[in-house]
Amino acid sequence: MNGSTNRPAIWAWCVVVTALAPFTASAQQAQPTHPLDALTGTELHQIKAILQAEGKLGPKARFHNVDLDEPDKAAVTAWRPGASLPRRAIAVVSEAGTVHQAAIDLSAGRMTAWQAVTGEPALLLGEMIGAADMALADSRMVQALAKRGFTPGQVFCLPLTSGNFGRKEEAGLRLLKVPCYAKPTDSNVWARPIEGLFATVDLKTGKAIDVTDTGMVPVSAELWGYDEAEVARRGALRPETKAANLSQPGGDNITMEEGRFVWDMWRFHLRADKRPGTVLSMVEARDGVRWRSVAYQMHLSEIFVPYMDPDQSWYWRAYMDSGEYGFGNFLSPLRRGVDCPPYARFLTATMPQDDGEPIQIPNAICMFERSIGDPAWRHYETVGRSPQNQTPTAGRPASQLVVRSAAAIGNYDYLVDYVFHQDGSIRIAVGATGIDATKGVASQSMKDATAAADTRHGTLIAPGLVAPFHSHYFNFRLDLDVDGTANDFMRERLVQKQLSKGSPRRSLYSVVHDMPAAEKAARTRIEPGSPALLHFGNNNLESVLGHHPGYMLMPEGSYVHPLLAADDPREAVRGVDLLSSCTDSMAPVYDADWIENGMHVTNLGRREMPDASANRFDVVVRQGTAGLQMRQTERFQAERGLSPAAYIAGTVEEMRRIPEKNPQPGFGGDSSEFMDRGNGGDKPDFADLVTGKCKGRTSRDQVTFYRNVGNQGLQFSSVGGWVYQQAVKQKKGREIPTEWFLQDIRD
Ligand SMILES: [Cu+2]
Repeated sequence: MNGSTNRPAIWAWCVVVTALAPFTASAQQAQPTHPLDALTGTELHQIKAILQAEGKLGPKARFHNVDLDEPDKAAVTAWRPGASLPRRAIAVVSEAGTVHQAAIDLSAGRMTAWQAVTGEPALLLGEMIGAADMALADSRMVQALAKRGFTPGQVFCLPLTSGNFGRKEEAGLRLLKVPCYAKPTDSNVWARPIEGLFATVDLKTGKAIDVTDTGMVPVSAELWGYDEAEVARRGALRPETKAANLSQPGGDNITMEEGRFVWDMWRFHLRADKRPGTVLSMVEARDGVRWRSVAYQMHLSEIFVPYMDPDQSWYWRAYMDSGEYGFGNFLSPLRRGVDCPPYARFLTATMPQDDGEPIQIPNAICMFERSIGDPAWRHYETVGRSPQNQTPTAGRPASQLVVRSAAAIGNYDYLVDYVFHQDGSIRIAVGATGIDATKGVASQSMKDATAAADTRHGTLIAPGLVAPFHSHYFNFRLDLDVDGTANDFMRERLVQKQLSKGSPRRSLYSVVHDMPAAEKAARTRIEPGSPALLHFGNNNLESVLGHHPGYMLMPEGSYVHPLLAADDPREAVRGVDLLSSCTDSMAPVYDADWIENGMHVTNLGRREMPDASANRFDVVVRQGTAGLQMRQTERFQAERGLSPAAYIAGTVEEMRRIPEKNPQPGFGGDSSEFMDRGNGGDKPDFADLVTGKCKGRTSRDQVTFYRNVGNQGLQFSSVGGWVYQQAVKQKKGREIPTEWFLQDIRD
């Protein structure tokens, strides 16, 4: 890579590449010892040589990826050291706009397939560098930069993948969008975006097909260098604290066995691939003297990073950091004592480059044990303790094995940890650090007139710089094989359960098991409000207790919702501002003394309200006057339903099953004040309230009551809401756009 002065420097990618060691003969790895070992440098050489000998590689052939073509699971699990399985690889190669997938049998030394494939392969480093050049070679871009006071030599351009929004005019193109930054004079390349300007380049034609200029935005002046000397120039550094170190003076407890790492109760195979980064395979747990399988493979499958800014320069930023850029491709060397404890073991990763030749990333993975000062388990017995009889205190310190890697993809640094615990659990932790992606804005502070508009889709993090809202979705592929491959999947839901009337306890949760019949039905939305444990197990095997072995996927932070609150009427009412009963219940659904000062109360009908609640109301306004007056015949069961006159249909036989009219009517009793069926009594109504004929609340402590006269319809929205939730849960029906029900002006 060159750094000539008039050529735009590709700073970010330079940093990555220069830190790596080119693959040399002296650095060649030993022969693979396990069938799942990563392709070695020698093998990558061999793959290229085989394709060359087959005449498949022209002068411009580029390797988007070269992956180990793993032998079948059954063959791998049956493999024992000494036996050999064929080594095979899959290479994705492009040349002159066509993409081929080559299958290579390394053991036989030949190519076994060469197939044209469709779709877009992963980005090449050369394509990113080329795209920046294409953007700056476009006269429209040069002019737009000149308008802003920059020459091409004074900027650094960053080619970005541009998402796929199904636009017809983009079909079949291989697009990158290229915004630029003022070239930094210090370490931070992301601090001075030249906002409102980007080129769209098509890698297939090698040209900028468009330059978008939405107007000038001032370029922030501050450099925001991130190295320590640069930070110190902006302000005094905090004093260093006394060291708190992790150490392991006796050496670690990690050993190798049959090509796998062994630690405590765990063993697993480890390699790094260009797309997913670290790949763990054949993860097994020791149970006594027996190794039991837990997972055949675990790795990152994608990181999706959509930005939430509709601006022309931002809406398309929706990166696939693994599939487009390559998590393994951008693994960065880990630093001893900073990224990993000083005593960690470090592993080198070998990746294929654009030309198919290997490159080594030293210290790409680190592995270490740690005890962070927490107990694994402890108990101190309080019962039976006396000065004469000290009951035992027991416990052991917790120790963990961490497998860590970090990929620096542009401004982001992602860390992925697989943490093995001694209790048989594995925790996958992801970390996101690095430098914020920033958008240039005019606002220097939140007090500026432009600030409200500038920060509608992000946060002002420095004068003239907004960090737009965005998310990072990390997807993992977990091929769990719990005690073999014959596994099934079950959800264990915690379901709220109301207890019968006589029980002093109102509600609790019970566990409901459901086994989805097909993969589609097994898709599970993780929701704090309706927790589920995702259980993978082997129903063919039994423990001494008659349980089936299994592993549970436990999404962290999911079990935070108070499970019973909404189900317990007392809890539901406590502290609310608005108490609205809408139950159609024939008996009171809450107690009068639950009504607190300041509450606003409304109802569906009288009977769901306790009689004594009438005494709690300071202000009563009724909804209006029931218009429908009916003669009280047999079939108009007055006061039986909630309407002033409820018509009940049915045969004589069916009518007999309906409860008799309550001799003691509900809310308001038979007092003349509330005997307003039909005529509304003497309470003011809503029209009186809005025309000022009566007063509403005059102090915060007053309890106000809006009395439904039978047609408020709360029960419909209440039941409707429940039906909707059930439909969503059971995936029935289909979503109708809300806009269909909205209109600006009544017809
Ligand atoms: Cu982020």
